[in-house]
Amino acid sequence: MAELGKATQQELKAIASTFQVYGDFVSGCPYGSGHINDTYQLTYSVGGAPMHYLLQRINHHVFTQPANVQQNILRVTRHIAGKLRAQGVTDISRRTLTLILTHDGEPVHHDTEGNWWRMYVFVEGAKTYDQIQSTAQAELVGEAFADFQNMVADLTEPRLHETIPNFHNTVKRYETLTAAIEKDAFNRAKDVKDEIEFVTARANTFGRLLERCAKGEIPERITHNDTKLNNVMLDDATGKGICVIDLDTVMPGLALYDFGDMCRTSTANAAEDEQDLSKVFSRMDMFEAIAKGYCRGAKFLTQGEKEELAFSAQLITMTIGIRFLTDYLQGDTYFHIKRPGHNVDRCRTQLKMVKSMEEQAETMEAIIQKALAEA
Ligand code: ADP
Ligand code: GN1
Ligand code: MG
Repeated sequence: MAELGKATQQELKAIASTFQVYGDFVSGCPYGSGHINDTYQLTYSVGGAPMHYLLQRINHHVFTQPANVQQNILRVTRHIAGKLRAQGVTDISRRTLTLILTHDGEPVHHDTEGNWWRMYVFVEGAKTYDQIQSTAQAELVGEAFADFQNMVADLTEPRLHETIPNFHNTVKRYETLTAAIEKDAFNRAKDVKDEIEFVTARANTFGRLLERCAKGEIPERITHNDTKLNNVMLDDATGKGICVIDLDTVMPGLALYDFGDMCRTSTANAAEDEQDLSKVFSRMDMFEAIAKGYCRGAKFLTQGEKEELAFSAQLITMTIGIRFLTDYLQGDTYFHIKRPGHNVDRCRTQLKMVKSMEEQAETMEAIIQKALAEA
């Protein structure tokens, strides 16, 4: 997979000029800590006052049909904006992502080099966090993602594009890992023997949610599918989760994967790439807060879903661990890395989180029961 190089100021200015933006281009700088797309904050001068935009190059190695991604996002964001408007919300462009169209009226610009660019209104006065700060924040994060699921629940017809098929299919992810171990193209399997053993020992649990889904005990819904903590913007003034972002993977999926992924990142005591594993564990005070916020908002949960909430956190954390491990074995082509071995560090934190959740499984189940009872 070819690396997408960083864009120069001149390139950013030229790309941005294809969108319906006003004012004079001042500068653009790389922004945020996402692992997939290339994100830039652009500053414009409008009558002397600074104005920001968010420009992104969609990772077309990961999202091979960027036009489909953009069709989904346009639909999702317009749907949410319509609902907010009906509720009398006034600051809609802070409460949902808002795409800025090109001069041709398109939601994406396909440049001569084959890159795909999109532009968003910059959400001001709010931030994303890579690590959770407080239980109050965890509760608001749970609530924000539940609200998001409520807002998109009726976006069923026509079916949204599956932007990455089998995205959270742990069985398939494990098959890909097994193939990568067998191929061992970079002679790296020797570095990760313990991790491979840890994953393999748990392979009999990977199909659990898929099997219950096939039996009709767990429904398919429209879900976000990437509910990591830094994909929700929290208001600087109130701390509330005001805008769920990173909508590339909004598509049919399981609500449980969304719940699991918010627990993976928001209950972690340390950064996703922490090298000192003694610092890495799942915090039950955060889990309780997230569960409280989520269950209060997710009134739609069926019995089957309720039974698997605690397990979903383990499963999705394992799945992401498998994906980091696979990417390491395949030569680090999927997730952006900042240092050699970055994906191994990330894999190790995920597996340590799984272990921590396994050790606290009974506590997690009791917390879920309480959160559901009080919701
Ligand atoms: P990736 O898919 O690479 O994770 P994201 O869409 O999550 O990319 O964007 C990366 C980061 O950029 C986010 O974590 C957030 O901090 C920031 N960001 C994204 N969209 C906006 C926006 N419209 N306004 C302000 N910040 C944004
Ligand atoms: C990626 O795009 P970002 O950084 O929010 C990845 C998620 C992983 C996550 C791990 C499209 O999320 O699936 O859980 O990294 N997104 C995609 O941190 O693969
Ligand atoms: Mg992101």
